[in-house]
Amino acid sequence: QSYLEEIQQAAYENRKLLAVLVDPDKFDENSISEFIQNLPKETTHIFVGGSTVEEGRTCAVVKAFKNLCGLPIILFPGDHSQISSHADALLFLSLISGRNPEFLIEQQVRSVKKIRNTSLEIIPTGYILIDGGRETSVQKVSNTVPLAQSNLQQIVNTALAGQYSGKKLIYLEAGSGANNPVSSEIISSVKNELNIPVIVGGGIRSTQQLLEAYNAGADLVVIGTAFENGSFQQ
Ligand code: 1GP
Repeated sequence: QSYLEEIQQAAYENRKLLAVLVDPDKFDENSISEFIQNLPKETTHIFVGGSTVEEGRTCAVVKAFKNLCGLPIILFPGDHSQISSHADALLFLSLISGRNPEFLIEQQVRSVKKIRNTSLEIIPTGYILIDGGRETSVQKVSNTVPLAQSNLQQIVNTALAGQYSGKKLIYLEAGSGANNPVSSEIISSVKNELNIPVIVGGGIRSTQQLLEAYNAGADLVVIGTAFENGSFQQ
């Protein structure tokens, strides 16, 4: 079974998935054993990526996790330089909420050289940036305007356009460190219209927010900052 099929199957069976996001620029490999021990037992995936990451850091972090952790390591790259053949799979992201060709197709074309001779599983993913109440680095780096949370129809239409154009996953992103996570109303509206799994991330800091996202229909939730700095509220 491929990594995508595992996610599809879990979504079909309503088994919720949890990815812990590791930003290679902020991660200290010296504390990796401790980090792995402290992962919530519900963790199903490790995502690796950040908006800007120093060249070579992604590979080092991916290798360290591969050695010590049995969970699937999925790349969630901010740009083509963050692709490591040592990972298991790659979220091949298109920032479909934005209108910047750089993140709709340019970075993807530039990444081909790196991925074509690897065994990385490529997972076409529609990435939708939603206003999380503050300017996040993905907004700055991508130079795109996030969709307002009040613009429900546009968010749903964007997600559907992603599905129609062949994306296998839709990622609703409020941005790392967002003040407001993606609302339950948005998650449930998107989930009701789509027949592909929905990933939700950005600004989720507590069990309550995690459960809200799951109850609204998120199939996989991504948490970075709150686990990175140990501030997650049980
Ligand atoms: C960011 O969705 C992820 O791309 C996670 O965000 O760091 O706020 O958990 P946080």
